[in-house]
Amino acid sequence: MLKNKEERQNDLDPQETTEWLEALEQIVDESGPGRAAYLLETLLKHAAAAGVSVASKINTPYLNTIPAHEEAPYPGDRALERRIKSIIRWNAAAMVVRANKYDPNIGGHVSTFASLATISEVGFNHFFRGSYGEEAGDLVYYQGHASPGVYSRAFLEGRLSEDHLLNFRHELRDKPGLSSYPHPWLMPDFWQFPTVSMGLGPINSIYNARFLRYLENRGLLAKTDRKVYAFLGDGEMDEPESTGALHIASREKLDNLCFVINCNLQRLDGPVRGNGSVIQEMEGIFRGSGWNVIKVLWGSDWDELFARDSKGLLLKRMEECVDGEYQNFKARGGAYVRKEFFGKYPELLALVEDKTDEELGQLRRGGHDPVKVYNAFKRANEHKGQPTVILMHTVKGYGLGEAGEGKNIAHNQKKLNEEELFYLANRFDLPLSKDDVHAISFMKPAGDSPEVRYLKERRESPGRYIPARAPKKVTLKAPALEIFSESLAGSRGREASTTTAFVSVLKAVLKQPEIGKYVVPIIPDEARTFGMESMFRERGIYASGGQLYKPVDSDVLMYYKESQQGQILEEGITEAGSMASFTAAGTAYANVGVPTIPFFIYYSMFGFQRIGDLVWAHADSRGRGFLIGGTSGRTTLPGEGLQHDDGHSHVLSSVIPTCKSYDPAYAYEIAVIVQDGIRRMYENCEDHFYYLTVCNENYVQPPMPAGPNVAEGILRGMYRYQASETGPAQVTLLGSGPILNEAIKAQKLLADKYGISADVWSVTSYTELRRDALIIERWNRLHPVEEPRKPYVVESIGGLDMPIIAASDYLKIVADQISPWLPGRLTALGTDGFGRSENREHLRRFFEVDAASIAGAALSRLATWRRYDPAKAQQAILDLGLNPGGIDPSLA
Ligand SMILES: Cc1ncc(C[n+]2csc(CCOP(=O)(O)OP(=O)(O)O)c2C)c(N)n1
Ligand SMILES: [Mg+2]
Repeated sequence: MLKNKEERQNDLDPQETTEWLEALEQIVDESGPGRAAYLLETLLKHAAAAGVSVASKINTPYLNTIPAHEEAPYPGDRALERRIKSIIRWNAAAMVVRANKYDPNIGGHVSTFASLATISEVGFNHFFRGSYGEEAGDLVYYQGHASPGVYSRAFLEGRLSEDHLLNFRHELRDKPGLSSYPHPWLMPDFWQFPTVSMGLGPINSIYNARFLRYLENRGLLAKTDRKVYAFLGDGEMDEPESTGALHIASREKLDNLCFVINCNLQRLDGPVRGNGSVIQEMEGIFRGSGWNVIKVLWGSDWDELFARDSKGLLLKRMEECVDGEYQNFKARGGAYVRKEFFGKYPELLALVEDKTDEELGQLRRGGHDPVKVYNAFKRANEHKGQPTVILMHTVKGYGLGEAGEGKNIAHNQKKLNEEELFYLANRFDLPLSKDDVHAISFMKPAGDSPEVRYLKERRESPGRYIPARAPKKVTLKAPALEIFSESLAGSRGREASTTTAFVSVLKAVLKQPEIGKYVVPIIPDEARTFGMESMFRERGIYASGGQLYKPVDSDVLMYYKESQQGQILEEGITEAGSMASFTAAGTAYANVGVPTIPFFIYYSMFGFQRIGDLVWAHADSRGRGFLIGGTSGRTTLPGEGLQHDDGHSHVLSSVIPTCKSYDPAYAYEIAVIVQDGIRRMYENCEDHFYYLTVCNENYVQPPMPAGPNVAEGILRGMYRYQASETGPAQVTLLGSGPILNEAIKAQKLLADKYGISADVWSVTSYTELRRDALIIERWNRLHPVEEPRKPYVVESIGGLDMPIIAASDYLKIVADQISPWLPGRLTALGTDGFGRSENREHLRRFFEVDAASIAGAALSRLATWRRYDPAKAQQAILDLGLNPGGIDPSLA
């Protein structure tokens, strides 16, 4: 074995090697690289059969993927484009430096865009197409902290005013401001995709490109050659979300997707891979994941050096250097490059003896050369059958010189002094006077200047600007509540869960001719858990290439049907990917004018706490749709234990401003919420979304109670479900989800055993009750002379002179949300602590949310209110089987 290794590493017969190499060269010369590749591949197969193992190499040499002789000439006016780019560079830097001069610590970034400017400008001038009328536009995800560059271009295009630039990161003043990063929520006419939480752009762009294909295959969107571009940082690629879904893009053959990775070799603190090569690492990952990889490493000025380097020493030296050294070569200047890079080999030193140190320092990286960048984009656009990634080799803080170029401090550099600003102006030949630099003035060529005219021409048709968010007003008519008659009527004595109830609500929506086709069910491999498997055959599972096999269960009614027109997105075990699909579907109304209604149903424990940031970005995207947390409730999901039993998703969902969270108890509540949700989101075009928890406990689903305020109460958060039948209530019981049944049982217990009358309310949403109360409280605070208004919770139960026991299957803090408006009255029972593997009965007793615990709490509270004898209350607690000395579940 050792011998074999030695043989492989040392050339034992150089003459034989030379003969083989010459033979290969001859084939390349005479028959071309295609024939040479064929022969090599055939040789490899033959070798494998003969027992010669040659590990296939995933990397190509550290060279540009597109050789100089294959390049297309640059189609634009290079000189004019450079002038425009320089102005954009200046204004982008000026915006940040000014903001920080007059408002220290307001933040912003200079160095990211400095490294991206050429790539971004070539893209804008020659590739990215904005939507225009009915013409489809490209979707572009920008690197979030390069936003000053995007604003700066929009300023030259006349889309943003000087006031905007002056108010970068000043969004709350009397003049229009610009948000720090791409935020559709804050700049709804401008930004489409929130990207600055690293890693979300990559996964969301993949699933968005895939969703476009889904819409096309289902006939909901015309087929176009629209592209999805995602600009990403090389540091950003370390996020698991960045690379975790690459295989989806290749499996789905997303040639409508192009990643552009700005490989400036640095992240915030320092080099991304100081001791290695981030570009080669990325190449391996992407090629291994089935992507087309284009490396843009070296600028045109290296071409003639490569041409003269007959021995391949230049490439050898390049491959020896780690990224930490490449960073030095840019930060330390030409003399250093001569000594440390070329100086390693005398032949390389000789190769550059005709060049000055300055020239060596200016040898460009590929991502700063428009010709190389143009050709990469062009080839990516022409590539079929695979997604493309362009790895652009750049310099962080390009052009900043001493102020940060290639330095570790580059990322946070935002305060350039006057000398550094002068350097920048000179570096890019900007005609700025001393006064202009001193005042950090913005540059704006006149409307009829060649620069502005060129920019506008490049946008092809007036108005085709990008980024632009311009949702078309597409509205759907919400179905009438009556279509859910099955849910409204209840289960007629049969037992059913709220999960089943939800599925029948979903099916009823799907059956609606007008809106059914827009529904997008999204499931991460739990359809059978939720009893949705009949939908496989009814609706089909989306498979871009159709079903290529006969399903194993083809002889049964509910077989596993995959189809190119399938409606269900069965995503497999990826909550993150499913959430990305949810966002693609929930924002399609704005991005492509198709009002798809996503329903993403998942194991609730693996929702907000696992993919909370993607949900947050969904909100920022003004996304719509329904998140359904299945198998929810810490005591309602039996058997599974602490990593499955969700008792806190309602805490997590409550922090998202546009997420309306509901914990429904009964089928009709779900019907009312879903019907009204569709009305508000798709008929009224309100930009919010819903979170409903559903559970797997079977119980009789009652019919919707009569009464004018029930539907309103369900939507606003509470309604009286069952008034006391034994006289005026002495205590109010609040219950949510399946725990409402425990409250009802407690009502009976209290009446039968202790002679206490109680009203029972169903609370569908503490979060909505709190939000309503906060809004009203604020109004009252700001209008002290006006008649105070009443929050809905106060209108409902505020005036009652009695204690309130609120029980839910979630943390106590969920019910406590309404405590401030019920001073001293509310006792929350909830499931604080880790879940356990047990049955429901034991779980509810342990967490003190069962009927006995609710009744005990009611008597105890009545005792402290001096409306019940404390000694009797203590005795009742024992009689009810509660254990005053037992462990506190929140501590166990
Ligand atoms: C999830 C997340 N973690 C941390 C940050 C903070 N952050 C912003 S930019 C940045 C460095 C980015 O480096 P890179 O992706 O290489 O981009 P570059 O600026 O070098 O182009 C960091 C750590 C963030 N925005 N998001
Ligand atoms: Mg970087």
